[in-house]
Amino acid sequence: MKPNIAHSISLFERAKQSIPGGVNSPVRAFKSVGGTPVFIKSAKGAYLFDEDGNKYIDYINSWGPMILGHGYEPVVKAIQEKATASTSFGAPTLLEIEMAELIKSMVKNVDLIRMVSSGTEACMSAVRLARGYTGKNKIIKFEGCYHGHADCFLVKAGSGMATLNIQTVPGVTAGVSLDTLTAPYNDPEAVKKLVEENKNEIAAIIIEPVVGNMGCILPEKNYLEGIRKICDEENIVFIFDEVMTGFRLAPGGAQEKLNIDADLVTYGKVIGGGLPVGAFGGKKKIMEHIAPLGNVYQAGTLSGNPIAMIAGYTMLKELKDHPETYKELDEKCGYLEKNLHEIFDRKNIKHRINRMGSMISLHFCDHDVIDFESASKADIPLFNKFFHHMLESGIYLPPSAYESWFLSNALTYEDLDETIKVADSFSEQ
Ligand code: HOZ
Repeated sequence: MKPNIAHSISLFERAKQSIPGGVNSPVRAFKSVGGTPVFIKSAKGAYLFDEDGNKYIDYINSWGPMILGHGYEPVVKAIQEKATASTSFGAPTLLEIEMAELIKSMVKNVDLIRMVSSGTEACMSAVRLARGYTGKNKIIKFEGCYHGHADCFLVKAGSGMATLNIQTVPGVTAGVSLDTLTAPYNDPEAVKKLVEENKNEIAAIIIEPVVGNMGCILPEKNYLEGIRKICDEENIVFIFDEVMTGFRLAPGGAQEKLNIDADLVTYGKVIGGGLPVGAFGGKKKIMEHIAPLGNVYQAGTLSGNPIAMIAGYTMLKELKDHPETYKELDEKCGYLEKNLHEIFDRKNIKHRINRMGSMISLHFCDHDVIDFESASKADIPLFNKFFHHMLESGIYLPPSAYESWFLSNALTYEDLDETIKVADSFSEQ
């Protein structure tokens, strides 16, 4: 039986009167999958609860950060205690040093790290730094990768832009777009060609080392290593956007998991344990160009905010102290993957599943999904149908075929079995 979402329906109508499209971030509006977004009232562990009182097993986990589940008690307690000592100072704190030291102890090639307030800000600042450091203007990004909504990234971007099929963005000037070159993901020759055609003009190559914004897409063997080599030869700053993968795939993120070093790395929501945080960091010789050490300007009153820092610090410390979490997450996600394969094979539904650790995505198609083009050629209407089937049975997947799913370690095998049972009751017709 379909859950009653009457309250969500009326809230969506009310929201549209004062919030553009009724949401504060486009994918939430369910535009691609259709229907009405459910309005979330609370969450605990692996579950979301909506305003109508329906319960869902959560496979978004705030798009990544709730690695240990919602309302994780040590994090909640730390936030409560910290808040009594004020919520913002705009002045340095001991906690910021402890946070930087903790991140450095988990990510071996980060010499210096600067806190900001979102992943967008982190990526935007990393590109500015790369330009300031190299004295060059152009950047290369990859089709379907999403690095937040700064002007220079809104070219062939994934996530919400792909979901809503937005090709060009009014408000982004042609000049800005001209400095952003794009290549298909997993195509090393395309990168080589762009670098040759723009000799001595490329400041940075920015990439999601494991993509989470056109579904989950894995780098092919030697792909990142090939780009690393080009960057070394051409004095190009190699930036890993680890907003989703950082501290999720391994304590040291994709860099550790894939055993490859970036020059700069960006983080987002994960390092705030779900609070609004971002950061960019990396090699000293580059990072020392940031103000006040150098002249590349970047600033923010809320950067290093004490509440955000204590939430992130507490969660990262838990992950550092309990590395078995990564094995457990991998096993749980592997269990889900294996069972979904079994279901769709038995039902003769053509599909591909991409997975690394606790990031996974399902594509209804008969070809490998390795880049934006192959992701777009999957059966999106069938995904949308599957999405609603799952939602109506209490399984909350991302409302777009172009987003990765994220598991939390609060998920039990009973939750996974329930998810598998619901998937098994899906029919293409
Ligand atoms: N574009 C975000 C995920 N890739 C979604 C953010 C949100 O709607 O909260």
